[in-house]
Amino acid sequence: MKKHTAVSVAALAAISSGMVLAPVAFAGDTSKDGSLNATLSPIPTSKVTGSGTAMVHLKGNQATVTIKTRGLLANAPHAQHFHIGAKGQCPPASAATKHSGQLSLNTTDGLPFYGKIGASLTTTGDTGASHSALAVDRFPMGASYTYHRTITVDDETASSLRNENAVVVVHGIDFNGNGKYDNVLGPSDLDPKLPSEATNPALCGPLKMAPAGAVSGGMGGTQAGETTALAAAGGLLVAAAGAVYLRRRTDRQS
Ligand SMILES: [Cu+2]
Repeated sequence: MKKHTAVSVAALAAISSGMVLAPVAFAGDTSKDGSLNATLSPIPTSKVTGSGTAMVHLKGNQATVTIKTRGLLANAPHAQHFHIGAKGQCPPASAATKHSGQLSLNTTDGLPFYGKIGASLTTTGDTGASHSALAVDRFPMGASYTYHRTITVDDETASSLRNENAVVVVHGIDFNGNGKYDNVLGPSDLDPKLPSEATNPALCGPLKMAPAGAVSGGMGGTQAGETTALAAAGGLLVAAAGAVYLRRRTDRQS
């Protein structure tokens, strides 16, 4: 009886230390999976009233990305990127400056908060930060869309994701509400051949590591039951067991 108790305590201690160590392992070890979530909210001063979600499952340098949006300008392309290397935040209204006399937030105004482009979340082809940043013919179209793609990100972007410093930014606004991108805010700060409305940030959300019980939230339907079970049972031990389960899953996949 006494021995049994001792074993149980040892098991508890092992699980507890696992709980503490797991996040540290994620941050430093790029071979480990990580799942991140973001809630996409309108950029202040953009006149955007839409919303969205982003989920990223990271394995090494492979990022499986799911983005859902609604309430954007219809029949228009929406450039979207991982932004990295700054504060990992979305810009506040105070970051807006005047463009063609209108207080608004263009992409450059937000750089001190969300940082430079780390990857272009295109629908096909290249996903690089430079060549595909404004590949308007390879970005999702429309007011509401679901984007799903597995892309390879560079080392800097992968570690930015792991360090919770990456931000999803969806671009393209209709500041004057006339149903199209026009020059009401002047030319784009990124490409003067495009209207600023076409490239201004619309939705933004910092990507944060999902808690253990919700790690599979961004994955396919087959895991929904497991996620629900973990969440419903709750508690420290169940969360720890979930973390162990997920790490074993990771090992099996790699
Ligand atoms: Cu961007």
